[in-house]
Amino acid sequence: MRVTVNCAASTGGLNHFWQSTGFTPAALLLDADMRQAMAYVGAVPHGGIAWVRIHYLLELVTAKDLGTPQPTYNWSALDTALDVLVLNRLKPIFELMGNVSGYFTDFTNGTQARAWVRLVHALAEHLIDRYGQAEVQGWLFETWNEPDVGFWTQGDEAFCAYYDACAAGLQSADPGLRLGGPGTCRNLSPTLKAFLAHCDTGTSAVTGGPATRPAFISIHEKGVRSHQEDLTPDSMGIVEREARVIDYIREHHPVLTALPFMNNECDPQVGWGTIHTWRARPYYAALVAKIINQHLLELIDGKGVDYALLSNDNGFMGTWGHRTLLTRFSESDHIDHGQADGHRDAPRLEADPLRRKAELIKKPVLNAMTLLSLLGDERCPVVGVGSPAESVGAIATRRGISQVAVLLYNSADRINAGGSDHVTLKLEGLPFEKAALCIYRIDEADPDPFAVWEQMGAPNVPTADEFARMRERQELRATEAPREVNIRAGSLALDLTIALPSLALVLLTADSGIRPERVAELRAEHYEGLTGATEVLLTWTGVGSRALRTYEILGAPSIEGPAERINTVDLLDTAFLHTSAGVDRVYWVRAVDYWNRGGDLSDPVHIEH
Ligand code: 8U8
Repeated sequence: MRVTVNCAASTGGLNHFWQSTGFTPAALLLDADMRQAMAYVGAVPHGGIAWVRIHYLLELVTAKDLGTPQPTYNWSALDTALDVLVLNRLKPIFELMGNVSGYFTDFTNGTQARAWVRLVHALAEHLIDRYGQAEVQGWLFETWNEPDVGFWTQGDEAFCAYYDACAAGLQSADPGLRLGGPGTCRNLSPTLKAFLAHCDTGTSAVTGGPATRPAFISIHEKGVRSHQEDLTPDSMGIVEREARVIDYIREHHPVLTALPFMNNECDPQVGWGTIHTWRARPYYAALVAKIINQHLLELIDGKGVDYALLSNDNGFMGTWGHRTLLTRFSESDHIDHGQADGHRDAPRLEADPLRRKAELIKKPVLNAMTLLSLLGDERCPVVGVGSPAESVGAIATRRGISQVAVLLYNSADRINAGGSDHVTLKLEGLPFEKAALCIYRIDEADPDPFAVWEQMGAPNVPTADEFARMRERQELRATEAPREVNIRAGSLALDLTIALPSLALVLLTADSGIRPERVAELRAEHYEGLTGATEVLLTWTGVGSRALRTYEILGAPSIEGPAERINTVDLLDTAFLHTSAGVDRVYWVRAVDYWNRGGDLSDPVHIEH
């Protein structure tokens, strides 16, 4: 197969619309394991995951006298939860969801609707107070999750009144806050249609004026229904059903046509909590990339949709086969299914200190997000692939005149399909004569952490050494170390074998001659693992350099040194877990580029025991 990219031409900007994850319930953010997970999620470079969509945030709020003009609110648990996101540079897609102190039973009741307006207004003021106006204006607010299934029991009229109350509360606090919805999950459901009609021509149940226009339209479409078995996902079915909704809006509600559109639960299979082991493997990583490209080709190119966001709802806590970005090992094998009522069904962390102890291991699907973050901001035309239903596909991009990044995937809607394709990738119109070539891959050829775990006999409680062996394999891998290539007449051909399933990212970077910036804001946090060893999670602010080979984590017994590199494997993310015998230690981090130039060392962080 021949794939040709014209790097001299641009087909337009590439918005990285896939930078999102989600989970439920919000109360998990109070737990040590989810806090660590959010540190890893926020560590995907270049805001590769920037958004976290969370159900039941308002279950973290309690209130008194809600039905009166002078209610009092307790925001403290919500603050603790949101601090975790903000600390890790993540932004909430803040579903205004949760029955505060059990008060709200009927939004068609004027007293209750007014109480919700007051609550949302007070919430917005509180958030602006705590995080600043610019920050909160950068967030997204959304309606109650999936009001067309069991999450919402009051019916469509009450849902529209609830929306009016949400809009009135946010707008009166700050007209710059963005509210969208309806987050429905049944294709063209009566609830979706009622919501669209209401936003188009309806009257606000709260103000009596025209209903507020939403800032975006959100729906959920997934590849196949929930089942204990590995059903075959229909990836093209996702974009086809989204297109049906878009066509419906264009036909029936032209004034809503230009609104940003999102599928903020765009998963291959419904049912995050059922075990499908493919979620631990490159199969899932490759499928995520294919589904993103299908959206690019069908909805952005094909229909000109302002496609704002695609979220994989994979931020949960769970094991290999759950829909998660990380595998969690914990002493309690408890899985939180608190989706129906917003509560964890596990006891509170404070009452169950065992739950503090966990080990998290990255899955290939998390590395797919790191890999996608390396794409450019402009698309280049590709010849040779292009049909979105095909297994092999490409997203070809560039960044200014100094970098070209081409993502190739091989992904079939079939869990057990294998094989490989030979691709001759021809890059033409390259704007430089010399470049560093680097190829990243996610495939089955090298063992991923799940394969390592299986080889070790699938231990339920791995030892310190076994965790170390899994972590050796958890980072995104450059299968070819960066090397200089000469480019003749602007053209370069590469012969690549693209296994099914797999992802490959070909990066060509011209040398700017500038070494990477200094790493800033190095922080260290202790976590209780399962092995008795001391675990310190280091996080820092990533450098902007697009020629990053690795971060180097340096450690020394004292500030005087001697400092030595601690991470044995190259690392692109801005988080590193150091497991040690618990001696005092000083850490520094620096960035190293493809030409082995190191940036200045960060400020040190000192850990005392
Ligand atoms: C009944 C039903 C149909 C459907 O198409 O999607 C659903 C999604 C349905 C019921 C619940 C449901 O929950 C969403 O999807 C979950 C999942 O596990 O796939 C979770 O990812 C979401 O948090 C939840 O909103």
